[in-house]
Amino acid sequence: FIATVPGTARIGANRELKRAVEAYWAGRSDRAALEAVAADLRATSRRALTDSGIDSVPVNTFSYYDQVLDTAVMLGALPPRVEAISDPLDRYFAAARGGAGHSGPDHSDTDSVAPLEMTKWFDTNYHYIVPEIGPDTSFVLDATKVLAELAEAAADGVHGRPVVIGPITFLALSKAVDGADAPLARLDEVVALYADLLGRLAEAGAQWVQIDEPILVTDAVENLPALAESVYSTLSEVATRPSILVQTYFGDARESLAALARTGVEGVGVDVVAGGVESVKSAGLGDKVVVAGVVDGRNVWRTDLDAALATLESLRGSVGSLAVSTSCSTLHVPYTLAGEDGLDDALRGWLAFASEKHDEVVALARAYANGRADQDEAFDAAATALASRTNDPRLHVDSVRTRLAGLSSADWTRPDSAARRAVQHAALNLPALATTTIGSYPQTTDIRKARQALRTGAIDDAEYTRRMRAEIADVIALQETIGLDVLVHGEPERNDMVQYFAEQLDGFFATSNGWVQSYGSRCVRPPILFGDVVRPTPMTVDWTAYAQSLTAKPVKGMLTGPVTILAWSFVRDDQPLAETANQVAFAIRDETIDLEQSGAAIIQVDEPALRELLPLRAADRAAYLAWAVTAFRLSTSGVADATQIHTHLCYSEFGEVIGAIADLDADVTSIEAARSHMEVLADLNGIGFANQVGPGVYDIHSPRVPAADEVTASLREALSAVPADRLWVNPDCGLKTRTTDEVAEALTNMVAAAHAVR
Ligand code: THG
Ligand code: ZN
Repeated sequence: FIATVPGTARIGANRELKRAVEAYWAGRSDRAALEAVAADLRATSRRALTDSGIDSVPVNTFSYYDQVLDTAVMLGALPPRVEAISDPLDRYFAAARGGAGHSGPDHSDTDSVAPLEMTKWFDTNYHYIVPEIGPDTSFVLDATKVLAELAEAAADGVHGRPVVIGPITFLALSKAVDGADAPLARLDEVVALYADLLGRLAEAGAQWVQIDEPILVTDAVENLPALAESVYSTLSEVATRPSILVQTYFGDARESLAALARTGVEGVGVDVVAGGVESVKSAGLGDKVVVAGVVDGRNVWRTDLDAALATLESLRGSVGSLAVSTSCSTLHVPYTLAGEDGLDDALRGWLAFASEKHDEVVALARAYANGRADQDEAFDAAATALASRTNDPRLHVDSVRTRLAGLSSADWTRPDSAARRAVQHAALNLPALATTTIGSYPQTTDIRKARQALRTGAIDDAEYTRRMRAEIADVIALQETIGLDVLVHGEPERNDMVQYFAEQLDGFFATSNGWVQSYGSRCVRPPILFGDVVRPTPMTVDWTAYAQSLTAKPVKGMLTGPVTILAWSFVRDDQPLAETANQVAFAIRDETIDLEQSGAAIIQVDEPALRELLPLRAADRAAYLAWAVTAFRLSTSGVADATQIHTHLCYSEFGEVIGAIADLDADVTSIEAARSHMEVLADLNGIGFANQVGPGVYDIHSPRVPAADEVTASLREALSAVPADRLWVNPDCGLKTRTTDEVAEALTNMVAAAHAVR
């Protein structure tokens, strides 16, 4: 084969799968209806690939929820607590979401099992389900799904290439539970199942199998090249098997490529966009098929086909044969530009979503085989689009460039934090153990209806503003009744904490249907950051000032930080991320100054995604953290000493970034801690962190309302690590996904706990 992709999205171009699974979970539709939607999506996906000229179609890339969870099922590695659920699909959903598998979108966790954890898939914005491997996990092969998808494709006339996650990646991403050894200790057992699987696939007629080992581009485990060599030597010795393609993505697999070259596998897939070609050239892959991922599978820019072809040509001679692909599964980009009518013509020409990327892959494969002349039309169009992008005035705004050129460390440095604390204490006069919330309040049906009505033109801006103000007034009144010390306006006007800002900044475009799966049935629509970033007008001041006008208590201004705005957008690839981050930081900085001028004494700049962009290779981390911290500080250092800067970070695995959290130098940092039992506080003490901190005292991810004495216990635990005058009291995260009743009750208990402990 000459043209392929490592995988595709499966949620549906119009999120058909989201609707179908949510209807099934809510009991609004039956199994047959769900399966019909799924089969239809798979057929549509196969057809899209074959129609574009892709000549090796991946199968088993469909998933009802997550591909790592699918792999756990394939290996018989679901946790014992879901075993009682006899129906396989309901058992699967129970592992993913808890409950009985079909008990409503926000099942109560009293009715049965707790779900598996979820975490980020490498450095993407996709979340996978973390398999649990306990001492009693007994692996057993269940090839039902992969064989069914292979057979379904065959019946449709497509000789598919089954795709599975590989044994090293699967175990490295799993979590040991109940005192078990690290999951990788079970590698031999699991490899034996993959050997069986190869036999079954051969029997079923598969000519190729793709085994994904993205872990090989990381430093997550020691001795990865040796593990790869041993596992794939074993698997390539299986007597009856399909040809094996070991697929890597998201970076440079380096020594692991040479290790794979020494095994009997027939093919190796590489991410040329993230990893380059040097290690591919020197790996000794002269007798293998190399699947070269030269079309970016996780960003939205149209490929420079001439440059990509030159890269492919540079591999001629050092590889056995060559096939072209995207750099990774197109799971991470929207389906198609068709229907994106709101994009201006220039921008449309610069972009390629999944279906346009398929065409690029095929054009490159044919040009590599037959010469550029064979594909002149596609190549010339790409060159024209590229020139239009390079020359577009919105990519180089002089005022922005001048400001960036004048940057110095004074711009991202505030005076000593102890001095700031004294001034802020005098200005704010807050009690010890001050209570607050992270920022968002429940997005009620009224809020969603108002947003929808504004979009369709059923109401005008004035009416929309009136309704949002009514929501803000309700949220302020609620917080006063509860007795919180520092209030927020509740963010009713924000659909999403990144999209909201992107819609107001020049240099960004919002898509109308550019959905990308975030986890399970949940999707996001990342904005496209294409040009220099300019803030034409204040973005949040009116809402915050209105909220402040309703209360004598301080209301926090609420902003999203530059790193998170980049992490949750598709970002221009024509300049270093650090430079783009500083541009966004200037926009946020200007907003903090306007907020301060309007009377905000406290401003929060959230960076929930700080951890997520951390490079996969340890050697690259310091440089990333340096620019990330600089951008955050640039965004928060324009205000007076008396203005208190807060930040909020999500997730509890901070190990690698703990020093950076301190370097952010926020006056107050709220951080997820309820589920990790305040371990983060000890970690912060370990590095001498001396600023104020608000470890989440209860978990907002569950609908369960904590009792006041639970929160009291949590607070006392926090007090054993942090003195009262540095400790804030807040939930773990924003309250957007909870109901107003849950929020009122939980916060009342939280405030009662703070009073009791005071
Ligand atoms: N915004 C963006 N990216 C994110 C988050 C975010 N990535 C990480 C994390 N938060 C992911 N969490 C979620 C949580 C909920 C939803 C999506 C990602 C969600 N989406 C709606 C859905 O699929 O029904 C669609 C929302 C909409 O209509 O805009 O519920 O907060 N950018
Ligand atoms: Zn959070």
